[in-house]
Amino acid sequence: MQLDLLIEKIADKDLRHIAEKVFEGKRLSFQDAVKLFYTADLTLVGSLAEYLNRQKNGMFAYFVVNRQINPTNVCIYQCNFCSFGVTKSDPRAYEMTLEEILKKVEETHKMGGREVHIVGGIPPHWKYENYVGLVREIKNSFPDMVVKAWTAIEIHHMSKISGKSYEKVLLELKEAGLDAIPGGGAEIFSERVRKLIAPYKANAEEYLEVHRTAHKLGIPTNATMLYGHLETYEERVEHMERLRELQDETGGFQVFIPLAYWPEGTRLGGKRTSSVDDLKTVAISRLFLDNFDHIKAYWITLGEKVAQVALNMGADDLDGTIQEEKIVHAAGTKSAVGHTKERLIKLIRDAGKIPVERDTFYNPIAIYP
Ligand code: V47
Repeated sequence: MQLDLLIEKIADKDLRHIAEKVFEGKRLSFQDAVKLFYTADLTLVGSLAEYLNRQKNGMFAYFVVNRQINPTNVCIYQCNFCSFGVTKSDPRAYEMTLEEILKKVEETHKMGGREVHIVGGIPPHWKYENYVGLVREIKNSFPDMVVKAWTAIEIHHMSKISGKSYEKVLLELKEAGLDAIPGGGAEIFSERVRKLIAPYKANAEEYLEVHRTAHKLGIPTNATMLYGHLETYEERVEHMERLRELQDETGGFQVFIPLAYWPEGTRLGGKRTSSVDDLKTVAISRLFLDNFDHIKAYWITLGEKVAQVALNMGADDLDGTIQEEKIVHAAGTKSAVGHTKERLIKLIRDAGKIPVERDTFYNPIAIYP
């Protein structure tokens, strides 16, 4: 009855139809999602998304005690949206030693950390064994630490330099101790935009094929979308539609993470996204990706305040303590890092949600009512 009243108040007939679909548990079409991007009614879009989120996750919002490690910023791809990756001769170039990396993992392990998220540049001098060996070393030293490492871009690259299939690479990584794959490298699938922002790295089909193969082998993966640069709303929906299709096929994605573009120091330049656009994108991803259990409000790109609002507009996860982040910080974000678990709990509580500490696979570890 209350829902009927709410629907009656929506003047626009297409929006009313979309709201009806949401309340009836029906899947939104490509056109529905595009319509939601073009509407100015953020409150409606956010409320619908939060309705769906609460059906899936109740009042719970998740976080993980984790750490990001970016072993090197040397990268052959030099994508135009990225300020992190530099050439080997650049004075900003760095490469961590194995000892430095293990020390960081140890610190996180000591503070009860559950996950290391490893992603970096693709250096010209790294061999296949550098990627596999790093996973093996971490797992051997910290067997109970979940290793979420290497994006589809790195896995595609490993396949290229070793001549091994995606399946073989993933099996060898799994054997070495890889537990999950992060969602980075998706950027935007549109060929038109990819040519302009990331002309050299793996394309959409290759990204999706790596994830498809990982799912087949029982390796869970995450998915991202970098938005707010050159893409149209239609291209954002096309991106999400390709992820939704793969998720229908495999069910192997754990979470979707919309990543707001930060322009500082990039060759591409441009402007920061607005918080209205950020919240709308989170909300629409919640509504459109009906087969994804979780939507992440990544506080590094959104900022803590917008991430808290996003927890009431469709998102149910804040990622984690992170400790250290170099990729988006290189592009201008000022989000403070090195958060404690208590800080994450407070952020979620202040957003009106119940904090749940989780592992990488969304198994609850502790609830903080
Ligand atoms: O793929 C690079 C993005 C990604 C910029 O899987 C930028 O749980 C904004 O994928 N402005 C890496 N973003 C980070 C990532 C990630 C983060 C948190 C959690 C997970 C997960 C994955 O960072 C890259 C790229 O899309 N990025 N440059 C920039 N200027």
